[in-house]
Amino acid sequence: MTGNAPTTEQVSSLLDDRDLVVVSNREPYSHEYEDGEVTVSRPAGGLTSALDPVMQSVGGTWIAWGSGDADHAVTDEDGRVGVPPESPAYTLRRVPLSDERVEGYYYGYSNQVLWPVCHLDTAKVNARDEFWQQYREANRAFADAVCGEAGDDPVVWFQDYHLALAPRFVKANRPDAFCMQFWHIPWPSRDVFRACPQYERLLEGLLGNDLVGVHTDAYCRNFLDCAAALPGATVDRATRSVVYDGHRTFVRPFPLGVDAEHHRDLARSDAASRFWREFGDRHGLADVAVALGVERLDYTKGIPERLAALERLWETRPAWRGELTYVQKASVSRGEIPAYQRLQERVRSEVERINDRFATDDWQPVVYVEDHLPQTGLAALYREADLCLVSALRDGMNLVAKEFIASQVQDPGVLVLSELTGASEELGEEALTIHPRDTHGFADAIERGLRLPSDDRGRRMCELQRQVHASDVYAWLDAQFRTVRAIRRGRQRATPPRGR
Ligand code: GDG
Repeated sequence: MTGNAPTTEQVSSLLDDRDLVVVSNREPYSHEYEDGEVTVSRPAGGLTSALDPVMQSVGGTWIAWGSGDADHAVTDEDGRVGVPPESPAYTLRRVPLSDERVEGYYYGYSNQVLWPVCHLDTAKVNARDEFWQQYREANRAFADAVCGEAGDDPVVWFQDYHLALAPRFVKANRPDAFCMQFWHIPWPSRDVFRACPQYERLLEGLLGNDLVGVHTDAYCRNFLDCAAALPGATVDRATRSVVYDGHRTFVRPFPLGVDAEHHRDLARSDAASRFWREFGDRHGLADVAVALGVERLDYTKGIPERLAALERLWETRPAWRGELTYVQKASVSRGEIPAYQRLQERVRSEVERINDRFATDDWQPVVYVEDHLPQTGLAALYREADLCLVSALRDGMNLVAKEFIASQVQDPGVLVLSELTGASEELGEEALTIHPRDTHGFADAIERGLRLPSDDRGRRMCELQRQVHASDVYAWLDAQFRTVRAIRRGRQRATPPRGR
């Protein structure tokens, strides 16, 4: 946690000392068996690592799916374990889900219905009835855990699209709970959202919340448009709120940021320099320009489109052969789903084909890495990259763009950014903006980025860094907790004192 992180007093005061209960699909700590011994793995994602210190300081409860194979061996009979393991500061309550439930709720409904719908790829929707049944049951299990754990007047904070139904289940049992949810992926327009057969049930679930947060203004407008078409719902665009079933839900944009100071420190670390010396030597990167892409192997991230633009560049501008190397850090993700398996095969074979086409004895055009890198390794790649290529076909935000910016502690590099990312709303002015499917324009932007004079690069990066530091993950937390307080205070003022 860095200097920008809110203190315990600040968080507690914004929450009026109410208990904080975070609910997410993924857990912040997982226990696994390794050679018969139980080991703990640590938060990996940006969000868990930002929320974990907040939870440690306010001592709340975090409810999540217990996915580690030793998870349930270390909990008490109610599925609770104190974390962090070495000095417990808050409670992690693990929700057990059977393999069948995970199959239907996570790999099925969450990632083969909601994920493609929200990323506007309706052709990939696989809406099997049993996926929906399992999604509902899993949401019920999370909601039951919340009702079992939460003290009086809690603030219950749901994360993401896996949990769209749980807020209404909780509210029905615990009307005293302030329920809020952050939706990390895009919210599509009404026409697209309707591709999901249960779109009305999903909206009803989400409207059990008091506050729904999304990354951008555009997603906020889309959500209100969808709610306006829900029978029985009334939308008030002036206050950006929806009244449904006698209950008002506020909808607000809260653009998520990264822990910018932490990323800057990682990029300055000796461990990052050691990583780079070894990595750069192994792949012959000392005397070439380096372009970088970092993502999960997901069809929304536009990896084949990016490879096509790079191929076009090396094909039509041969001067860049031997001069520019592209490093693709790709993590295998959701490998049980056929669309993901196909993408993995396609990316691997495209990399191989492009390398066969252009490689020389002393130069390989694409360096492809599927290993999970330590944070300092990733920081080294960000720091040394001359270009970061973000070409998502749709992306709720895209934290890689922000991590790259925060890690630029040496000669400033250039961000090439898809206009179809949430991040483009904040960073689009000083990045080189591309459309990921415009191969020719994308190739031009790569070359332009490589040729940008250093004063222009410096000015752009300075402005981008100002933005990323000002809107970091702690500003995101602060804005949400302040909104919670404002809504609660507004309601208290509107409620006549008892007895009158
Ligand atoms: C969803 C939304 C939204 C990747 N490889 C390694 C590694 N990573 C880390 C990156 C970054 C994270 O994974 C990826 O975050 P993104 O934001 O780019 O994308 P999603 O995973 O799709 O996240 C997205 C986000 O939620 C937050 O709301 O921005 O739109 O789709 O933090 O650093 N980290 C390490 N080693 C790796 O090899 N240590």
